[in-house]
Amino acid sequence: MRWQEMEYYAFVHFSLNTYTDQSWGYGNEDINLFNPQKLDCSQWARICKEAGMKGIILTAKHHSGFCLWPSRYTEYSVKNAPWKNGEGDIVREMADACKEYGLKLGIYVSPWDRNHPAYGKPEYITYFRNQIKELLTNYGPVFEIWFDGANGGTGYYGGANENRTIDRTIYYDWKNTYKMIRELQPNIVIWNDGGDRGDLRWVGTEAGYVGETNWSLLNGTGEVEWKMLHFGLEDGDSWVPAEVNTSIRPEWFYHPSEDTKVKTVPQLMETYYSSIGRNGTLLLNFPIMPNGLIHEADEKAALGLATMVRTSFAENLAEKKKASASNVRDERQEFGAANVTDNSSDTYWATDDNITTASLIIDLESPMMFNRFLVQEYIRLGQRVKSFKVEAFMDGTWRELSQGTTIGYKRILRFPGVKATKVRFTITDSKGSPLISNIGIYNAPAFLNAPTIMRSQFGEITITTNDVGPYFYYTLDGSEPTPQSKKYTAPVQSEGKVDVKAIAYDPASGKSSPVAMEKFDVYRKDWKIVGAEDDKAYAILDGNTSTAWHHQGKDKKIPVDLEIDLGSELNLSGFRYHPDQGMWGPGIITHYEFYVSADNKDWKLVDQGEFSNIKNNPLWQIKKFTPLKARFIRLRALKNAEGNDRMGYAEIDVITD
Ligand code: FUL
Repeated sequence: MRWQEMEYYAFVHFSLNTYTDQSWGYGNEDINLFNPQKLDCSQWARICKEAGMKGIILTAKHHSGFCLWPSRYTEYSVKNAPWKNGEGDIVREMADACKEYGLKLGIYVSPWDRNHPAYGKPEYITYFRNQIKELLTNYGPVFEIWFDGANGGTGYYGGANENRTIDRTIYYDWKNTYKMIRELQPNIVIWNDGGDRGDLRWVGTEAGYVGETNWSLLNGTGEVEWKMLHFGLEDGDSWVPAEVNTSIRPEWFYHPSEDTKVKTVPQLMETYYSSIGRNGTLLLNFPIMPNGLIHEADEKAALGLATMVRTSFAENLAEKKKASASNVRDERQEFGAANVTDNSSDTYWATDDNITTASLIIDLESPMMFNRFLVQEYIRLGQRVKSFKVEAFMDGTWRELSQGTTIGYKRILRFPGVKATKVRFTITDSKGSPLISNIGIYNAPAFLNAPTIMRSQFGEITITTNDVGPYFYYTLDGSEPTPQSKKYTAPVQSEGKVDVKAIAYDPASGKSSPVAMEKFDVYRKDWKIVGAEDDKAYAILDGNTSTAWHHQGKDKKIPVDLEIDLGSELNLSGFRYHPDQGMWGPGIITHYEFYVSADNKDWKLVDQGEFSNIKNNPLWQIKKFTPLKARFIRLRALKNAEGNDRMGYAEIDVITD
């Protein structure tokens, strides 16, 4: 409970890798590189505190084996680094800074050690335990210890430079290691992905989300498949709740090239709803720069998220409002409906035994606007609810706003803003009589960015935004959209050229976003990608710039060609290319040639050049050429931003006159 209630805490990745621009150190990196001139753990702690976090987990030792504290058991540590003439201890400074800011300290210590000569042998386990003992003895209370799952492989290993594999199920003898940990720190929680079941579980992805259905249960023994990590196990016999770990940048360690890739506030807010809003905790990582500080862009993003969370949940419209339920356990006030709006996590509404469906109505007293519904189970007595729905009383009837599956410690649902006086929460299925400790109703401000307009290969226009809440209004004739224009409720079918404009509109504030516009050219339903046996290739015609396709295979060497049969002869005057938005190996084309053909035999070069600044600004690239008639097009990639042969495409389109 203590851990679950923390909800949000930080990861800090810092090591010799920070100086070598690596993700994983090999174990032979030069200790002399480690010299963070401005190292200031108080800066880290201040940012985490201001960001609303409750603790910090520090990578005391990552896979390279380099220790951020002067361990007695190895020379590969800060004690032999130029930093503070070998007198420094980052774990100590972190512990002190956490104390100063009222944060809890957590420790990441990698079981895999690519520096240690004995890794893979029994002696290493003694070494590993000695290190854990140092960390859990000398630095005060530690709330969580983190053993990442990467285990064994190539490494320096004291000069052996070889590949060492271990059997992760037995090598570490976790049972005895856990016993020692619990003796040293009785209040600690253990995160372990690779060995015996720890107290907490990984969610199967580092992208920042857990399943919408999320049981805090697993079986105490046996294999854990991906879907158990991601969704938990309804009938699991052990309490192993989910922790969502993700980085504020693509990678865990600092890489200067990622200074422009720090996640945006809307992206982080999405992570918030997909972790804390789905019965998980959020462990958000800051990579530390070589100078020993958190980058200002990361600070800005984290504080931006904090502000958005604070304003979104500033006022609980349900607090202290009257609530009535269809069933109350023994009709006793102790279990009454009012417990969900009393602002106390110690009281709860409960139904009679065997009552697994029930509803509760909250009377807001006057019509109020809202777009978020938050609900919490009293998990001290387990997690029970399997499904529920939320309705609002509007125009004389109950209208469904949203529905969900599991609840657990906390569940937040988002829906477009509505104005209503009464809200009905109905549990439609539960493992036992449900126990609900809290309900919150909020009106979160909307991110009013211009919406995204897409059209599929088959002409279906969709309008979306990075938020759930705003309404959309649109026009198809190029005129300016206003809240009096057509309201978007479902995808709109279109054929041929169409000029779409749309706004997102927040019904609560009455404000609109800037206008988004897209000009769609010819209908693409008959287009065929020539020579692509891969169905996934059609991601480049689906109109969705967040799906992509790559030319795969060893035989693909530059120049790499992408050819499309347009189905009929068209009057071409240009083309558009949208690169992959992915973080890893997007294969962004920087230099190209563009050819057309009438018969797929004779090709004519009509344009060539570069997509300038595409790496830093990977958006639509529009190229025009002298109009001519053709049925086939070929985009020839001569070079990509990564300097390899793998080319990626999110979208390809043509311009006709
Ligand atoms: C993984 C590691 O391999 C990554 O480098 C990172 O530390 C992440 C949090 O855990 O297992």
